[in-house]
Amino acid sequence: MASFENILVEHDGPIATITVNRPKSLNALNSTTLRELTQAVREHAEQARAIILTGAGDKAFVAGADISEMKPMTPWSAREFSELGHVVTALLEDLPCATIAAVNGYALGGGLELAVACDMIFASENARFGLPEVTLGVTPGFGGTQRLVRLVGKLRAKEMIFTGDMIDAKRALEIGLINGIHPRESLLAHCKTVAQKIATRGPLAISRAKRLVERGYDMALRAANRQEAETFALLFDTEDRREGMAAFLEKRPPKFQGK
Ligand code: DAK
Repeated sequence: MASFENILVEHDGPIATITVNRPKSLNALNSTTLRELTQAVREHAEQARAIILTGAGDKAFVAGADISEMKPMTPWSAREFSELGHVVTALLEDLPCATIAAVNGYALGGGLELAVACDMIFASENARFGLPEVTLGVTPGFGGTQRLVRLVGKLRAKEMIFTGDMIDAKRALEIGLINGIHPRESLLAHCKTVAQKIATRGPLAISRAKRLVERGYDMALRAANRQEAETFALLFDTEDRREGMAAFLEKRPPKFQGK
């Protein structure tokens, strides 16, 4: 496994926790960090059953793309930079394992975009969410105009995108941007509990369910439902399905092997 300059990776059985570790700049994403994140997520995609993403320190998850790195960019280098963000966010959606964002402070710009590419978002009470790109004269660049709209709807997304204002955790919960709010001290523990629970479920079922949700979003309902029916049927031919149903009837916990 590679060692990284700007991120930390910790393993706890089937759970990998990846921490963006640039607390002096509120964990802002420069290109090195985006490349490292991509590499770390790829390296852990095979063995981990769930990946938790969080930020170092007690102020920020990620306060956006690194403005000092962006300032001298030309349109061409900006395009390349944006691609780095798109690669890691698409990867998070395509992974077979679950991804959880533990938002422990500011999740702004690229930080919010990273969080909304995860399967779930839990936040601490001091979390703040926003897309301040328009205050810098640019648009969101890592998928913010697309994923946020799909999550909270056009009206709420446009309000956030056009004003650049931040919202607090309570408002984020109200508009369906996050799954829940937890005290800062217990946020990571809560995310680990959810991750551990997911890790006990059928791995093939989780990866297929994730794919159905992600791909189905861009498909017509009937085609997506057909795909769901086919996936459901295919899973009947797996060891995990036999084990899951046998375990229920024998009143014991299942032992899934991902086969
Ligand atoms: N980049 C670089 N440094 C940052 C940073 C960022 N995004 N956010 C904070 N920092 C640095 C500050 O400069 C400061 O550094 P020093 O002065 O200590 O050296 C340090 O972190 C602590 O920040 P503050 O002193 O400002 O802390 P406060 O508690 O007073 O304020 C804050 C916290 C989060 C409200 C404030 O730092 C802030 O407003 N930060 C900037 C938030 C922001 O605008 N983020 C960028 C969003 S734009 C695209 C590609 C990508 C993107 C767009 C387009 N294309 C290629 C098309 C994405 C853009 C974004 O993410």
